[in-house]
Amino acid sequence: MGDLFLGKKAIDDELLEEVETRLIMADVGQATTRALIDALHQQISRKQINDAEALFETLSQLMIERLERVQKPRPAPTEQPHIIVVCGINGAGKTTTIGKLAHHYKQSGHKVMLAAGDTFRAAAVEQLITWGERNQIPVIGEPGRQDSASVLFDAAQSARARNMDVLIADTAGRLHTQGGLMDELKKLIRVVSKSIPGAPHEILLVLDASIGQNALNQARQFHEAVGVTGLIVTKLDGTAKGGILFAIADELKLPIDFIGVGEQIADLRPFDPKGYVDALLDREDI
Ligand SMILES: Nc1nc2c(ncn2[C@@H]2O[C@H](COP(=O)(O)OP(=O)(O)O)[C@@H](O)[C@H]2O)c(=O)[nH]1
Ligand SMILES: [Mg+2]
Repeated sequence: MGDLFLGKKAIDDELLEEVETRLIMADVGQATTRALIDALHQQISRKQINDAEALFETLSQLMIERLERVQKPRPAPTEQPHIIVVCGINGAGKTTTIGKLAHHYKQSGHKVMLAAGDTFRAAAVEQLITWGERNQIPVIGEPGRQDSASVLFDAAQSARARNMDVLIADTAGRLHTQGGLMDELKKLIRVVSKSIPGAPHEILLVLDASIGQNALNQARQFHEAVGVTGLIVTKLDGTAKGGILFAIADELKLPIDFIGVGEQIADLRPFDPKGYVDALLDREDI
């Protein structure tokens, strides 16, 4: 959107309308866009913004602040084991993200174990085992096991017995019904909390940024069902409509713990609101 603001152009209604349209196109969402435009109008009427360049600067700043105010520092894995349950619908990138997250913790010197809690699909278990091999870390669960709750229970016990620092659990992203999926997830979390007091320490929801407003609906449903502690937004490489992060931050007030920027093991980044807003506003198609 940078092209709109080149030079010391004067601010007029046409420019503001164009900014509004482009924010909507980038999936920033109606409510957040409205709030941003209103804030700009206020600053213009108070003569705090006098030209297009300053308008662009202020817009970036407002967007960064909206994301920063819901960010939180990552919880340090102080419990042994620190248990992270990863949820999200099929295809969002859960299993891949768990592989990357395991790498991230291993790099920082932690002992990591994985739990193959997506027993709904045998292929999902195999995929997680492959990520375990890549990271050279243990995976609890094998193809053919049906009961995800017992996999997670075993994994929690094993992680404690083997002094693991971090246990990351995969979960199913699709069952016969949506209600069934949420019930199963609640059950898994209950089992984990009974097996280790205080666990799970985190419930991370994986969202595919490229699905736009649907990601907000998913975030609402999961958060309502299980009380998500943070988000990982995947597929921000490619043609993702990343603006949806604003709607999620504004409505659900959930921090974004990491972003996924590719399919490889190192393609996980801590979320940097400034870098993200700069990249979003820089895109030619908005
Ligand atoms: N480009 C890109 N692809 C990703 C990213 N994360 C996951 N994927 C791909 O998305 C597909 C679904 O991922 P998977 O981990 O199996 O999703 P799950 O069903 O939620 O476990 C796979 O082809 C992954 O390689 C990402 O950050 N960027
Ligand atoms: Mg999976």
